[in-house]
Amino acid sequence: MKRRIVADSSCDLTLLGGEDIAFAPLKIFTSEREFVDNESINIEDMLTYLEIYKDKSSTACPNQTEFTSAFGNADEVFCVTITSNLSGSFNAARLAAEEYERENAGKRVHVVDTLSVGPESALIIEKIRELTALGEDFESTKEKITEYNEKTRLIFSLESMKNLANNGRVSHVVAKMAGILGIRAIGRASDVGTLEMTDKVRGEANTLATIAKNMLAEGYSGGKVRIHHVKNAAAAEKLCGIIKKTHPDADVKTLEAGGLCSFYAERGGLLVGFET
Ligand code: X90
Repeated sequence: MKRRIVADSSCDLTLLGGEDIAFAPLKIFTSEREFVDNESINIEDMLTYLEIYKDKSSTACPNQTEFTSAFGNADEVFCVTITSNLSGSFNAARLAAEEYERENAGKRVHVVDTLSVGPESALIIEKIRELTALGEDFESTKEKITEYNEKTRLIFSLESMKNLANNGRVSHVVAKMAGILGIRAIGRASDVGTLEMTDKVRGEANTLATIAKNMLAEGYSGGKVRIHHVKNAAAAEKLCGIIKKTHPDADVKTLEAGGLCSFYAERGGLLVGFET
């Protein structure tokens, strides 16, 4: 019984990869260039280019065929996508899953709508790996992943929300919160997988303290934390230190965000996925 994890690139794990996982890339494009969010993407090049380009830029989710080829020939697939409320990725994956099951009798695909992105998706993928290592069967893995998804959360801080607003993922009014006079917008993934803004803060120290405080308010009590950053390793490490002060034994890891999250969270952005 061959099991495979398939994920769209919004989980930020394409560079880490692994034998058990295949990715369907999202794409970032302007009228001049296209960036495929796979292991070869150069994030610094993309961010610098977009800062100079300034004109319209956009993204596209993987299509059904891209998911189908990522399924390979696996007997069981767990497919993890970005929130269905902000992207067509989940829908494309579901269509691919239906077709795959129809054309391959006995094979199974479960598509997980993370209602989130980045580090929260990464936690869900880690959980699938753990359950697989424990020998859990398809149905039991599916059930446990559904439960786990309800216990994980995402908090983020953004120095700019320009690309989110320009692509209709938040209103321009909300987007104005971030960027002006060094104000950073802090928010969370809502229960329905949309952006919910919670705080406006000034300066890095306040940003990190607010994220840590909001994590506790959401029910963080020492579980796993995954911090993904857009070219901001220093802030990610500091946040790691703050969390370890109250929870010294916590499993906290940092990682550079991939192309899709870097495009939307923009330079300096932090995405924090954690268990409650
Ligand atoms: O289908 C597509 O073209 C992709 C669209 C993705 C839109 C949103 C990506 C957000 C990335 C920004 C902060 C965290 C937001 C969390 C909301 C659930 C990261």
